[in-house]
Amino acid sequence: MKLIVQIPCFNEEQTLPATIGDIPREVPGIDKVEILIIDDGSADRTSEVAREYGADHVIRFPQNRGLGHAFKAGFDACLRLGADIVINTDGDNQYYGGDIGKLVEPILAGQADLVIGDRQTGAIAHFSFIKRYLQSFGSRTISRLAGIKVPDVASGFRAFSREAAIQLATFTEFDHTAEHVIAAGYGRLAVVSVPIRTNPKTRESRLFSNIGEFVFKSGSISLRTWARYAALKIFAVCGALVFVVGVLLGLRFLYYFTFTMEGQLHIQSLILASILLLAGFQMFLTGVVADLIATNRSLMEDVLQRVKILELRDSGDKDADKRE
Ligand SMILES: Nc1nc2c(ncn2[C@@H]2O[C@H](COP(=O)(O)OP(=O)(O)O)[C@@H](O)[C@H]2O)c(=O)[nH]1
Ligand SMILES: [Mg+2]
Repeated sequence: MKLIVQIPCFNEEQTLPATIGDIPREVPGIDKVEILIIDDGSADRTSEVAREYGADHVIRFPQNRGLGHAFKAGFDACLRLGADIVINTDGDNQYYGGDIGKLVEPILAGQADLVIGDRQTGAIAHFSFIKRYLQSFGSRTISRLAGIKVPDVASGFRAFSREAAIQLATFTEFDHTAEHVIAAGYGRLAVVSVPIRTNPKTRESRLFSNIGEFVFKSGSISLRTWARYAALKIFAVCGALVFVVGVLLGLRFLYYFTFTMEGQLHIQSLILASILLLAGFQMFLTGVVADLIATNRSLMEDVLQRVKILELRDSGDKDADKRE
């Protein structure tokens, strides 16, 4: 059993030594632990520091490409390097490395494909009241959308089985945490949350400069990811709402037209009702088209997964096809 801990980094020379130092090299049930750093075009000495402090593999982008790209490159490299389990953690030493054993346990026991470290955000002292509330509200909303219970969706401390690493594609160029939870829910992966510890804060978040940005960016990523799977539902509900308003307005016009002599006074309502009826119907049709595209997309995902397996087999992983 090989475990690779991947750490996407952007200018983390200050905190990387502590982060790497915290990662246990012996984990029960694991034969080999390796560390992979993805240096996303840092302007500081992140790559050099990574090597100095014992990282086994370093990928460096010549310029900053964003967390999503770095994550994806990390996953591809871990799979090529023959990882059976991939752990993702942050370069700011936010998560307590000693809890890696807890993250891999459910995968080793065959109970999980994806294990998410639960920071128990309600109890983190340096989180403001509003941040705690938003974290919990966000996690509950995304859990509902994904159809699985994940108490801490924004946690970047996670373990992925090899199968999950092959199956989960990363399209988001930014923070992938919500995307993977929704994809795992719809992909019927076994997702387990385990309580983990965090270290004292080392610096402010680089991903989000304020709570408003966090809500906006995470919200839009979640909505876009959810729309990939539930397009028909979203468009049908929106279309139905618009259609019903159109029907009500139309009935109102008919009432005046039939029972009073004021029909001509309500021509505007008639026009609006017609527009709403048409718009509602169009929305529904858009949903049908989106649903057809989604079916296509799921076929493409299947092909992509098979291509990855073939690539891995060609690169020497003889068990690749058995892991489907
Ligand atoms: N690849 C990449 N990683 C980044 C970028 N910005 C932040 N990160 C990394 O993403 C992880 C989380 O970032 P952090 O600033 O701690 O955000 P937090 O999750 O809100 O605390 C850290 O390992 C950062 O080094 C970026 O532009 N590219
Ligand atoms: Mg952090």
